[in-house]
Amino acid sequence: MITLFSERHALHAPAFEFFRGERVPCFETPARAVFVQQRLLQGGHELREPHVDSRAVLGQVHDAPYLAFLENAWDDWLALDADNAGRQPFPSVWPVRTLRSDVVPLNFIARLGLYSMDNGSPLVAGTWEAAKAGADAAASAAALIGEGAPAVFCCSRPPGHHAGAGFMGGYCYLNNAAIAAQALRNGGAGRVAVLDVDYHHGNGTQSIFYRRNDVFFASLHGDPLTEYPFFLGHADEEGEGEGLGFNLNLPLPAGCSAADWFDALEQACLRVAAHRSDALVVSLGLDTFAGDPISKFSLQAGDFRRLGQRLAALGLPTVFVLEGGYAAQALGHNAAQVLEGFEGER
Ligand code: Q9C
Ligand code: ZN
Repeated sequence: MITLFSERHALHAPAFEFFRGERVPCFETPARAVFVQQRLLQGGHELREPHVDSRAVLGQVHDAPYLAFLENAWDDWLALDADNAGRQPFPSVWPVRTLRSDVVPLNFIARLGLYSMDNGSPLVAGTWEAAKAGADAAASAAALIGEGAPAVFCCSRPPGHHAGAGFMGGYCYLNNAAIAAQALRNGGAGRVAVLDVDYHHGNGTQSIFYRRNDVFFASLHGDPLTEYPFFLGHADEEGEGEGLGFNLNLPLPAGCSAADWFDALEQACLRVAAHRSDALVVSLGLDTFAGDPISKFSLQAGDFRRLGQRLAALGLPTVFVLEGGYAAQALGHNAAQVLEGFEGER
């Protein structure tokens, strides 16, 4: 499968995140993309550089003030203190209920809170450039689909599906799946479906398209009652206004079986088919793997092949976007199973 890969992903290599109240090494590492790149090269897949600048579509998916903050964040951080070069900033206060989010503070850490949903998205010097490379891959994938490619895989990181129009979160900065979907719409696809199979609910993607009927969003994920992102992803979220009926959440209990997961996948695929889309975007999180260190589903490599086969049966031009998956050594093999299952079925 045509795979888009940029070495610029490696510019985002934060050292720490917070986990269970402690500062620990990041789970979301450059090695993840390298393992996938190497496995796909071995498998004979064609790797290409992203060739489309996503700037215009970025402005359709994300708010301008958020984009400006993210692009300039590292320079602003350094301007405060030259020693900040060796420090990762984290937010510590957020404008929750009763607090105002309409007045942008001057304080850097306060602005970081305004533009974040959690403390789970570490900022480093290369964050913007790496995230932008992923967005460029998403826009490039849509362009290739427009030229007739049957399927394209974006081997990009950091991931994107937790990032909303105006905020980062959950290791995500720019919403690559939403950018691919919007770019497909711009390229002439009347209707697009986004199917999110990451372990975690794709809250950012859902919220970006929640009031729209041209992009159907479906997600199967760990039940937010117990699993991140906790505050979105319930079954009663069906869309709003014109978007009512164009959002489907299938929360599953942590620890559920692969059989239960495939039952939910079938429901999601039937709804995707009923939407009569012209193209499909798959938020391909592989943290549903049994060996994932932070997630609680139990898929094995063979299940990922079956996933690829089922997606191929939808018969749609498809953009795959890499999201989560933190068993880095297994990530290349698991990603390859999806893509090769997909291609074997066509
Ligand atoms: N600092 C994706 O799979 N983990 N994101 C809790 C908080 C959050 C996962 C740690 C998990 C986010 C794209
Ligand atoms: Zn995830």
